[in-house]
Amino acid sequence: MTDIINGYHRRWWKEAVVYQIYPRSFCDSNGDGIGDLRGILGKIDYIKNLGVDVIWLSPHFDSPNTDNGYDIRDYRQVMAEFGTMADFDELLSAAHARGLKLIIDLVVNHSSDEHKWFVESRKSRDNPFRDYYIWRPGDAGVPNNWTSIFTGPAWTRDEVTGDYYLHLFAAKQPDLNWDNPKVRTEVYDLMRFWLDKGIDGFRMDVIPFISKPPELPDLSEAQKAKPQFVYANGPKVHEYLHEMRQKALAPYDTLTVGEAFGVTLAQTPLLVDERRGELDMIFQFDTVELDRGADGKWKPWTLPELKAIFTRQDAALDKHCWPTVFFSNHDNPRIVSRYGDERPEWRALSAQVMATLLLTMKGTPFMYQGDELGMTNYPFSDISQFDDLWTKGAWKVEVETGEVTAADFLANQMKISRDHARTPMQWTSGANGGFTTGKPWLAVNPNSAEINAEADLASGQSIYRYFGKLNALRRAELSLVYGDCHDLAPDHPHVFAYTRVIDGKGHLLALNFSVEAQAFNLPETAPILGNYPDGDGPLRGWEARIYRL
Ligand code: TEU
Ligand code: CA
Repeated sequence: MTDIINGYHRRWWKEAVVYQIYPRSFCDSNGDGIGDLRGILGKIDYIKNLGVDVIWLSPHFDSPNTDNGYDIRDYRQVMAEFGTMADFDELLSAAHARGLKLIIDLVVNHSSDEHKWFVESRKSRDNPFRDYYIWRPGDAGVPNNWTSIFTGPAWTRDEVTGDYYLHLFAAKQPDLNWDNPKVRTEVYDLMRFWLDKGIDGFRMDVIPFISKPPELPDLSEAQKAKPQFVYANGPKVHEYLHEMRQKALAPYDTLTVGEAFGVTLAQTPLLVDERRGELDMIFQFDTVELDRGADGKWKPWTLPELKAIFTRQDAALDKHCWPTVFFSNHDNPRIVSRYGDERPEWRALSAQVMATLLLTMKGTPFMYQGDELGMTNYPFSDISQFDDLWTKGAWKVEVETGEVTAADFLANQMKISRDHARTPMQWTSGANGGFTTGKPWLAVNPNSAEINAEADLASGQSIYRYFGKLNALRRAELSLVYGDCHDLAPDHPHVFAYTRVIDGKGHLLALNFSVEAQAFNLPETAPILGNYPDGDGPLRGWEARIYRL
């Protein structure tokens, strides 16, 4: 595919829809309460029939699970709880046999402290693996004022040598030293290990954090609130990503998407401009930070703010760059609870409005397991119900010190917790939502009796089937992929209406983000797709319509 459409190079990954699986919470095949690879295998046709093209698997590697697999102990082993390498190979071939591609999570800013490199590294200052990580002499005091993204200092003094090592996340996630060429060679080798098995690409965890300024300067007062904008701006990020393209990715036909925490819109082309040979795409955090204040706490959001994100993104990226669109992943609350309306009469409709936006906005759409069922946030009411190390760490720092009341802390977590996304998939109305026959590792949402795959598929308002129709439409009508995007009413508080056109031909999308009917100037023709049985007159509550132009 080398042709050009509307100025864009045609690429399979621009036309693809990606479905993210968090293996721990997807489907448990053996009753131990933990989702696993054979569980995914058993649902492969469910995924295929949704009409998506690519599966992104969150980390499936051997890990002590401090951060649920984002702390890798062995990059070449499958996590024992998830199964075996044979299970992985079987899953990959089952996906390929159905025309599905599979990308995996590359977590190489840091490893687990139980990785053999770190086990060696901490032994002595002259250990051959010492320089695999970032150490500073212990006698000089804490090397700088950097903080962990998960709260607290980014340095831990290791008792063996008394020196400090850097960890931009948990203490059990030491940062790898990318300035050491041996580390880079190890990473490219492990990438080729998986590429040679036939995987189709990588989602790269916090990849802009890999290069650190050698002098490790202190954060200024202004930088302290959002240190990610410092961590993502090391001097050699582009050099290393270019090298990764040359030394690992180049011979393979892959999809690469970087989690670009701390990257501004203005910097985005430096990572994704196709002429530079670094990444194909990145995740910009604007859509998932829409409801966060400067302090990171929840705040209300408005529709014009959401629309403006896409307009800004479009203006910042020329036709050599390609965006992503996402509203959910394993780090974010559920779409319906956050952007839609979880009340029973609006839940499915609002999930469908968000699905329409996801699949018709410019960029490769990434959806998260359960979006197709309109799964909602978990009704957390006590700190003991959480699993996330971030929430538990913040509780210690904020509540146990008396800085924040337990009630305020929990009220905020109800809005922002990463665990909302991590509760198990709801397959049936049976015990534990059909996720496991055992005791689930994290509680299943008590609404699983009503919200589950079986019920959704039997419903006249199936969200899963609506996704299927959207996916089929997107596949058939390339203007929905490559068409120019124009917001018809940027200031309208409740209606999001936009066109996707190539040479004047394409589609008009009209989405009502409220329960009230909204009059809007719409085409006379009947819509070609919508989430109400017919589409006439004003937009009804949470109505989505797609017109052909
Ligand atoms: O996330 C990076 C990260 O910083 C996010 O946790 C971010 O702070 C959050 O989404 C803001 O809402 C990646 C992984 O996605 C996450 O699960 C890991 O915990 C983290 O890296 C460390 O590997
Ligand atoms: Ca299991």
